[in-house]
Amino acid sequence: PVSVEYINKLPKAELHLHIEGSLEPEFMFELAQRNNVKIPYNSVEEVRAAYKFHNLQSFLDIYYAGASVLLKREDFAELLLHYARRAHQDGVVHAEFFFDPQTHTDRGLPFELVFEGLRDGMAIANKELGMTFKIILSFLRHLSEEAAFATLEAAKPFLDRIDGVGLDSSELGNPPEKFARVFAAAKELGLPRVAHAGEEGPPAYIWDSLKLLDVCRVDHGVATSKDPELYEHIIKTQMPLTTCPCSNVSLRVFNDFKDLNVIELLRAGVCVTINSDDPAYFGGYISKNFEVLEAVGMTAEEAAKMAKNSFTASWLDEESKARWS
Ligand code: ES4
Ligand code: ZN
Repeated sequence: PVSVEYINKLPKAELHLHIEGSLEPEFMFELAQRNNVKIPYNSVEEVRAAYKFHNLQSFLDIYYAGASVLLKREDFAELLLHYARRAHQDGVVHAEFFFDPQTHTDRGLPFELVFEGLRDGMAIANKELGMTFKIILSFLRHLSEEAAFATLEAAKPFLDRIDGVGLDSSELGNPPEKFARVFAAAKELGLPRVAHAGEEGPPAYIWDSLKLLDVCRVDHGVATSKDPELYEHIIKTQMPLTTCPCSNVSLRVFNDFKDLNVIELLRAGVCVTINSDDPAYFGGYISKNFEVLEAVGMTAEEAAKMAKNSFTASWLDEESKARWS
């Protein structure tokens, strides 16, 4: 068996984390009071009880409602710092995280307030814990192409401190092609690109993320195993997949941990990484996501391989990669 201590001690990079998804119920409650925001829950227990999802959309509805308590620059700084302190305990030394500017700018918050708040948190976490970060601006795919372009425009003053762009939210019915032109513009600006694909969506969405969005990682990508040609391509090109086991079971992409295909993908030669996605909502930070795989046959060597893959797939420079691998 692979011990929790062994998993915690493996140095890891977390490559698939929505910072808004690290908002713990306790902090949500604290912020609701501090900022005088009404939430439809009377206690932390009630919030947790609401976290029973049957698909991606049923989660997203609650996730966007929860984010409404974040109002001040210091709220975003604290959010980042809470995540960093918790992830640090799990051996995360580097995180490349998503933020969803549209969730906040659509409520009237300035892009700058959100961004600078997160940057404040990153600076404190770096000083306190030695952790490093990359920040990924993620477009909400249920909103229009025009809205994504407006978000890219709002980000222009901060581009020297934005490390890449992503694509998240409701996958089905919002295919990669909807954002092909925005991603081409991001590429023109020199931004690396990732996208959620093949979480609930079909293998065709993974193909199109590769072909039309020119991504360097696929977020989730678990539908790869449904298409033999894609499977072979992902292995041959060593295109990294940022998988999230607890998320997949929470959102019923797979009904049970024993049905997850992460270990199968890894054994077939895919560059698999393990991540927490929205840890406050899906029942665990990164080590927990390794632990649930231990229960379905992951060996210590496989855990170490996936931790190493997280650095290979990261945007760290070669020197930093070598330091941790
Ligand atoms: C997300 Cl699990 C997941 N999938 C797609 N979009 C998201 N945003 C936050 N979590
Ligand atoms: Zn995600």
